[in-house]
Amino acid sequence: MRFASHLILGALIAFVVTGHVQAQTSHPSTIRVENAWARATPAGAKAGAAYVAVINNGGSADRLLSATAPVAQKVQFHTETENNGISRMRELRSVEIDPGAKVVFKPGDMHMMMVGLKQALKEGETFPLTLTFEKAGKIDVTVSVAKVGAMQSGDMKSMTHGAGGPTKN
Ligand SMILES: [Cu+2]
Repeated sequence: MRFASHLILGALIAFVVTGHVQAQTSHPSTIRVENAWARATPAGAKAGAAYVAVINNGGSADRLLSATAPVAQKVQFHTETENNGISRMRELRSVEIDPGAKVVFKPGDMHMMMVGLKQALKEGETFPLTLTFEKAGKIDVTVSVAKVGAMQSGDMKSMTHGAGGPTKN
């Protein structure tokens, strides 16, 4: 009995190890980040919002875990809901990206809140943003700054909702 249980344990470890290696090599190209943009901020603003579209072309879900940008102390994921005319923001610890889904961050909805802005974001400028995914790892994007209060970056494609629809948690 002892021998058999060791065999089973050995097989289990082998399975876990191969599963892990597969997860690391098969995912990096499946997540695409498009249309990164931010709203310009007035001088002295302590926070700003950035938006991206995340597309998962892979066969399994991935999860956006964190984001960093040199222009801010930290970047949080926020969701915004309106109830009886009152707008509320709630922080999301992570954002699930289902297989085949396109998750669009946009004004009045999910956004990246750049807290502790170190500089004003000026229209026409760009800054780097690094997104970290559970499986795809780190993805660097360049964020273009649009007008103060802009509702979109000018790319109409960003306004269409994919078949999978946005995923929140
Ligand atoms: Cu916010």
